[in-house]
Amino acid sequence: AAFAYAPAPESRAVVDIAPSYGLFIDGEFTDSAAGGLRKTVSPATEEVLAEYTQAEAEDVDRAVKAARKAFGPWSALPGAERAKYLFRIARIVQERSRELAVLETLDNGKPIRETRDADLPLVAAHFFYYAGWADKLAYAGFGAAPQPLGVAAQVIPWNFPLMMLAWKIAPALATGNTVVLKPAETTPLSALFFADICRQAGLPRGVVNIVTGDGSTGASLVGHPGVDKVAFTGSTAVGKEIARTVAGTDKRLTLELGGKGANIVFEDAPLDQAIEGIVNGIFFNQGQVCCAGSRLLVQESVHDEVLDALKRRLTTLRVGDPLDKNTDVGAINSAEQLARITELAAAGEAEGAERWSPACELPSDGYWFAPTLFTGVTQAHRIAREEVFGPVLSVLTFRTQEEAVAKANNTPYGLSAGIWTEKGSRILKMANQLRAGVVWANTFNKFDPASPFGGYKESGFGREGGRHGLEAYLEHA
Ligand code: TXE
Repeated sequence: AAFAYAPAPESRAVVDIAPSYGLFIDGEFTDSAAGGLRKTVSPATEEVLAEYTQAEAEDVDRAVKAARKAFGPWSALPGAERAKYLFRIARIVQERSRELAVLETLDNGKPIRETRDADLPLVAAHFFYYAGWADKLAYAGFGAAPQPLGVAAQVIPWNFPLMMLAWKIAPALATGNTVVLKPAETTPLSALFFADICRQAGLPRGVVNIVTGDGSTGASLVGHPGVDKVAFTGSTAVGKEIARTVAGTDKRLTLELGGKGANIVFEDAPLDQAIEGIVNGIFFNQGQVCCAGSRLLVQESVHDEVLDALKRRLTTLRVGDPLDKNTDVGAINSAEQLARITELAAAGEAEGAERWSPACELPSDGYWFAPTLFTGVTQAHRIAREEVFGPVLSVLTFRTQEEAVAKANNTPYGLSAGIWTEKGSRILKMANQLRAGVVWANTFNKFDPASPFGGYKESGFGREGGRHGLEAYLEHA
């Protein structure tokens, strides 16, 4: 149905994007020794936003050496002094959050409503949270005088560029480590802006270094002998490759990889709330979320009712210009990701599941995929087993609680799950049976810097967030 619509576009003029960016090494933007320039485009329009530098092994070496040199003085600072820098960074992120939200939306394609109301507040909260830990590490369960590891190599993906940066950099700095971070090739801009924030905060040179480039830059970084700790968020395939690189060295490793989260709806669930949770679970960030609720497990008795309500709700989703404050679903991050989603959705149809999308007009330029539901999905279907990483929901059914648990756990992944029910005892029991690092009850995709986040099985190991997140950056008795 048509309804009145007044576009409310955020202005892209609030952010000043340079035509080209160097590498941030030892407190300065520098050119690469040999590497060329790459382009980053807006996924919503395919317009080139800026050029940035492809860091080669020589540049990575320079960055690791800068981080090594900074490590001694940085780790020797009293925790309260390190905290001051982190608090300063957190406040600058807040002050510049409008700029950063617009920048992230331009480079990533996600709706401004999400960058403004979810990503940026969480980024600031993460820095505030770990700033608070920096002077409280002694006798906090890590020994009397826990020591940092040294230089952390951090490789992050494109789906939450700035949030992943915060998850990686804040705990590393709070514990006295120094950092070389590589953002993803399609979303380098917010990390380069963050480099500027480090300068603005007066962070000592070399404590944070940002090297941009493709997977080969990431491989040089994690393989560099001067690195003590590797933290990676990305695909399971690359995570396994990194684990092989790190095996046999004394580097410490944490991996946060893919997922195939089950969102489980019982007949006694608060259904209106569950519908919102299902929509948020799979269409937030166009489903490009490692903990997305990409498998809806719905109790057979309420299947039709839930599907009717869900379809009605999906017809109200607004897909389009990510800078429009009314937009619910933005662009897919890259042509490659769009191709992966398209291929898996085609496999869903070919394997016999029923495909449905609300009527929506997709822009002609850019990378777009309509919100999509598949019903009649079985556990054998590829769309039930493989991570789509797109706005595609596979609907399966169950009869009993035991069957729901068995189906939810029937995946090589184990990152997230959601339970919708009025029964508290059921929630407690199932939370212990579900093989997933995060279990949400009557909510989904809820984040807090104090809560640990991480995977079971092929979703990786190690935890980010909370007190647990400090462990990955400390040597402790
Ligand atoms: O990930 P990659 P891609 C999943 C999702 C998606 C698929 C592929 O299913 O469809 O992965 O995405 C760097 N050594 N997730 O190809 O390649 C790379 O430059 C070191 C889930 O974009 O893993 C980027 O910075 N680094 C996931 C980062 O790794 C390497 C988020 C992630 O890219 C490297 C992203 C190498 N050999 C994708 N090769 C999640 N857990 O949220 C690449 N990189």
